[in-house]
Amino acid sequence: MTRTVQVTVSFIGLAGLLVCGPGASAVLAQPVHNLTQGTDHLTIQAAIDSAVAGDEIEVDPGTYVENIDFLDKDINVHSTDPLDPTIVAGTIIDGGGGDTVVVLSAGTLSGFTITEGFSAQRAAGVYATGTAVVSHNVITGNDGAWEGAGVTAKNTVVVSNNWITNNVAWIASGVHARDDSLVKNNYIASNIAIAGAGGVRAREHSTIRNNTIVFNRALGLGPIGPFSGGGIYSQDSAVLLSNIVAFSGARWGMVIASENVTADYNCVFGNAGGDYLSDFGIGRHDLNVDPLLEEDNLHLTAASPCIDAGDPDLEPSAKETDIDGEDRILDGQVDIGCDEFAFCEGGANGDGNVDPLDSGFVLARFGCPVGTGDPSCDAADQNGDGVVDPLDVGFVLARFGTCD
Ligand SMILES: [Ca+2]
Ligand SMILES: [Ca+2]
Ligand SMILES: [Ca+2]
Ligand SMILES: [Ca+2]
Repeated sequence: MTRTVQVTVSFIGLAGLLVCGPGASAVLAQPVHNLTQGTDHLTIQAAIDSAVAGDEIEVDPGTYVENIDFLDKDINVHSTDPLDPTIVAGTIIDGGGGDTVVVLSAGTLSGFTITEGFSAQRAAGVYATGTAVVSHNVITGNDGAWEGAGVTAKNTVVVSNNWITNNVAWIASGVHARDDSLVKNNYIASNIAIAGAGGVRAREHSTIRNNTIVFNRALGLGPIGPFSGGGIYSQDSAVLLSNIVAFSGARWGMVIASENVTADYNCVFGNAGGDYLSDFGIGRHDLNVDPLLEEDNLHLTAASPCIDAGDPDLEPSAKETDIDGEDRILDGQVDIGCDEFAFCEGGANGDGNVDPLDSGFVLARFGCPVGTGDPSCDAADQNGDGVVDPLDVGFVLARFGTCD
């Protein structure tokens, strides 16, 4: 494999990298840190080359034009804060259009923007096998000539809490999930498959749950065209639970190609070619109504039918969160999709904050009949005592400035 070792750093980063002093020439500091060993490196690959199992490698913000291979090492490679979207957006691994951006079979990859990958046969963005964990990344703008543009996950790989958008491949453009891999809490949007599986291809015993899979497209070229899944194509004994599969711009939302697929508690709606293609039925608890997403197409609005409508038997992993870092289960039952809706106490008008609009909302509904089918009256009864009166205004006033 050829590796490009050119490193470009942002202007702001560069200012901090020049070490100057009397008689000293400028020295380019090394932005990749093996925190375990206490060593610094110029490239991510150089840090991995000298790492051993168990090492933690932290990468400063900047753009790294590299094609990275973990070399099967069980190491943790992350940006300075995988939970900070600004850091993730500013810590870029650019594959240079020549190869897969990151290959790993163990360890953890988190907190990067992964882009400009290309592969003629495996994934273009991230090719993850073995026991690898791929979390909290933005995987966007990768080009797979064959199968799996954004992420390919094999074996027992976990792909969680990523934004996987605008990747293009022949098949399986967002995620290609195989074997016993687990794909959860991801936002998978606007990926394009030339043939089929615009958002996700799920095969073998992979599990796809609590993802928001929207605006993907399968163009349907080639022999599988008529059976293309714009959102999800599933086969074998794949498991599909509590996903939003909506607004696919071409072809079916969800294709179920085997009687052994388990699919339930999904919200499948508004897909251009039809919501389902299945000879094996659909989930008993599926919703086929508008998920009522926020304008960002990711978050649920207060009126969303997906709130508390996910798989009631879900047992999240320890410390599992939704795409925002909120607890995966709030209000007793998991929501459908990658977002868990956080109820905002005092936020009567449902726009996520508590301000004078909310007290005005309550005032305008004094005496409004609670529990009779008008959800705006129910929302105005903030203290839950069955009437809308000045106590509710007081409840809202006491919470001004909270939420959001
Ligand atoms: Ca919930
Ligand atoms: Ca949330
Ligand atoms: Ca409000
Ligand atoms: Ca009340």
